[in-house]
Amino acid sequence: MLDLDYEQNKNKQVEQIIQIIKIASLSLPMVAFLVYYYRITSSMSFSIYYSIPLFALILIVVTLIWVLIRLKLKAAKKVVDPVISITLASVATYLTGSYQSNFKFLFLFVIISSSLEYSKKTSLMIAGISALIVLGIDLIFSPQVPVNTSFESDLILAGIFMLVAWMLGLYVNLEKKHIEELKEMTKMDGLTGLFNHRYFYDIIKVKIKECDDTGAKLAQLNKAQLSLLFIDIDFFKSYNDLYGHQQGDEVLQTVSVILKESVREGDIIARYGGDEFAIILPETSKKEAIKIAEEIRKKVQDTYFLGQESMPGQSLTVSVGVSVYPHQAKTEVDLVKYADDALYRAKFLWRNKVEVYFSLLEDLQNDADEKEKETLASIKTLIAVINARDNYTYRHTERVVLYCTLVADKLGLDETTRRIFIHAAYIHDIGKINIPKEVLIKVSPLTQDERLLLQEHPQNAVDIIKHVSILEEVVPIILQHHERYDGTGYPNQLKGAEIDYLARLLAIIDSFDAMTSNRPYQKRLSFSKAIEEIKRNSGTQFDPDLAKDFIKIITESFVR
Ligand code: GH3
Ligand code: MG
Repeated sequence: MLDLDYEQNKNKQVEQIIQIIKIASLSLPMVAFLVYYYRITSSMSFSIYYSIPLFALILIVVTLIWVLIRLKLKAAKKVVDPVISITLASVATYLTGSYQSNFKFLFLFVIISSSLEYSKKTSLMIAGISALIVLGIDLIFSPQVPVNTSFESDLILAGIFMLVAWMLGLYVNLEKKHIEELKEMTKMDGLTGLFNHRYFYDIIKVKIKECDDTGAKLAQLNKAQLSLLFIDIDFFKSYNDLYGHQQGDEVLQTVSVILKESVREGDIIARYGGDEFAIILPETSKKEAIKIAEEIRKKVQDTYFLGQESMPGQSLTVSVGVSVYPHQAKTEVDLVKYADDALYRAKFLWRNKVEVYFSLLEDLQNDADEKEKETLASIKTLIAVINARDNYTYRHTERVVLYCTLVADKLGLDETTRRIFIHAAYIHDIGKINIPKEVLIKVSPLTQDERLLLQEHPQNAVDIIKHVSILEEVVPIILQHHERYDGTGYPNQLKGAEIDYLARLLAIIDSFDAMTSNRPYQKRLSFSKAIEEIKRNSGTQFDPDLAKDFIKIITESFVR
């Protein structure tokens, strides 16, 4: 891979070489001018004591003039350098004997430096002008018109000028092309020919900037948004285990081809990681992005992959997460995070699925009045605090929301009940904010006082949300999610049907996730062990009918 530091270093060195040649092309004419000076003042003998300071003085003056001109004509730098050097070389040649001068070689410095600096075409042009000047001096100033001996030898010199410009120009062009190719290679993923992770992060910044600029200029909604797809192959580890890495690589290549065929011009596909791809869709709304994502999902599902019969569902599939800028995500970091979040949800619930990022609280805010919006904002802050303080509770909440969504869909809950249930899932643990972290993560058994403190969290949560009227129906679920079916739970020792239906359901889901995730004081159980545990406690801790429904849904939905 091309190292950028190496490239910068190299550019610096080439720049130094060019500067040295330029200084030579400035200083060497000074020698010519000195020769001329001594020739016209031939009474003085050539003295090294005079010459060196004089030479240095003239060099300093000329360099200063050169720097000043360059500064003044910054934009025309490309023209200034060769013009000055050619002028100096021409004047030096003229003064030191014109057609008989021994200083015609001075043009070579201009040709070499411009060949290194500019394109082959420009350096050939400069060589051509130099050749014309040298031959022109011969023709104009020689008494032996039309041809003289200098002209003959200068024809060879002109040839050398052209040859040097051509050869160096060719070499520099080749070198530039090579660097471009290397640069191109550093952007690419070797296996799939898609852009790589590093380039993805470079280009997403550029695309977001373009999106902002478009927004500022046109204020045209559709053009001023950008969507991002995150695509991950389902159960790819198992595929690799079954058929080996090489065949796995072929799958990655086939999926890449499908992605290339599914996008429009201007869309950017990158291999984000092992079996994960990212597609940047400029000027694309959420609706359009979902359409493209669905097409990709379907195409992969319909493509035959060798050995797919042994995969879950007898086919090889992908899951897709979608996020949109700027309506949801406000920064590129959020855009990536949200797409990843959506992908996590697609994976968690079903796989072979497209999921769009959404935020429950933002969803709630649409229905809230000003005062409630404030409370919702505080709840959002609380959740952020929980996340920072205790990642387990936060991740647990996220998973409980996902299980609740799955169960709500499978049980066919009506839209309103489903919404209430999911909101309850989302805020069921915010009361834990009042409980010291030491208690939450304590490895040894809790003391009586600590247990009582922990048992306050449903009431704490209710205290936080009780003033938000849109969360009114969520209150009983949160308050009762630690009640037990046999009446031995907390805080009110409710029994059986006295406990809200959704609270009974949430209790099962909450416990199931607690059992199946690692916590400081307990190692996770496998899904089948956790299902056994729920069975064992159904009728005592859990509602037996709901436990049965839940076990059926989990068994059908998750292949672990
Ligand atoms: P999930 O449905 O949750 O995505 O399950 P998964 O098995 O696909 O899990 P995950 O995406 O975490 O695993 C990625 C796997 O991709 C791990 C590794 O075996 C495989 N992988 C990563 N890079 C390469 C690669 O370059 N070639 C091959 N053949 N396999 C790769
Ligand atoms: Mg995967």
